[in-house]
Amino acid sequence: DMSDEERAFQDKIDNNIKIEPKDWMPDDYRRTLIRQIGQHAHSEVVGQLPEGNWITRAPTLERKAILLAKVQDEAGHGLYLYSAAETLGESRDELINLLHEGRMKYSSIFNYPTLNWADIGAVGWLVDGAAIVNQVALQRTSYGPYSRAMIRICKEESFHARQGYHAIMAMAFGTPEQKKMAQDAVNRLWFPAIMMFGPNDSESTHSEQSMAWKIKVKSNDELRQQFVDQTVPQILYLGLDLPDPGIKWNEERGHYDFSDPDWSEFFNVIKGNGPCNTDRLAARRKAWDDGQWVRDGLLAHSRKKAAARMA
Ligand code: FAQ
Repeated sequence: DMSDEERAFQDKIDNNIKIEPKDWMPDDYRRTLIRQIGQHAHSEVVGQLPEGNWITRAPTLERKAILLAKVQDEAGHGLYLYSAAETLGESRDELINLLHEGRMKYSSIFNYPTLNWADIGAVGWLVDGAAIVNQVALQRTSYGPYSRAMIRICKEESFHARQGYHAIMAMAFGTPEQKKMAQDAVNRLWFPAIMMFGPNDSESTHSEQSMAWKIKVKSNDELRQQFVDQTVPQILYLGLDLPDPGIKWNEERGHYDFSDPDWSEFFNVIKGNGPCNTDRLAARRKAWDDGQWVRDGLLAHSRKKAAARMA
């Protein structure tokens, strides 16, 4: 009992033809995309805060210049993603408003603090590393504008992950104190990083429908396994101890086994009760308020230009 429109839509999905902004789409497909792309955009923007916090304290001018460029890239990623959401009829202002009212989520990972310089290396390596695993898969997502944003973002994100690994290498191969800091950063950020992929498939409310629509092309658990498999050898290369005693190569599966994170912590963080949720939202609201004069100025300028064109 599908309508012709629905059948044509599903045919495109099944044949891996991208859905474009003016194509007919089910309301729930549109809503799911706005939720996911909007949450993704917010993550890029809120994600600037833990690292931005360390720009003034980077240990060398070179590290400072690199970190500044990296954080700026994240702002750009946010803009591509808000633009992708706008093609679905949801304005950037509305999405930002929902974020500020606490009615939209952003990635759980950005509610953890970055306590020292080793954390900045670990964020670049583990957090951008996890982000890439997820985003490489999303390059094949069914919605055209989202897919194209992902292709561009992945290029920058792989540079970010390499700079993070380079920074953590300097620490792990440095003095005993530096190595200790690197170990501590990995120990603290490991479980939050693997939580980025979302709850286990059995608990993931949106997965089934999102996979049928190819909004998601790999499941949360598949992507998490892929991240663990690529990251464990990197930890070993650094000469660091594994952050989870449950990590063990499983010959039969051809994958690393690992322990589940504490899912009650995850659900608590996404409910707004993580260590930094309040600070992050307050910082974003303040940035929005402090930027009001810039928006006012731009608007006044464009109105003046438009009036001059009409005259
Ligand atoms: N955090 O049914 P599912 C970056 C929520 S990378 C918070 O499995 P779904 C780069 C979910 O919204 C990070 N909430 O959901 C960077 C849902 O709640 P709702 C951003 C989470 O959507 C690096 C509920 O749990 N990347 O920013 C999380 O099918 C360094 C049930 O979950 C993306 O957003 C979480 N981790 O799958 C920037 C990638 N996980 O909405 C700066 C795009 C789940 O019903 C510095 N997103 N929830 O209230 C996705 O791929 C998907 O949305 C998942 C979740 C896989 C995150």
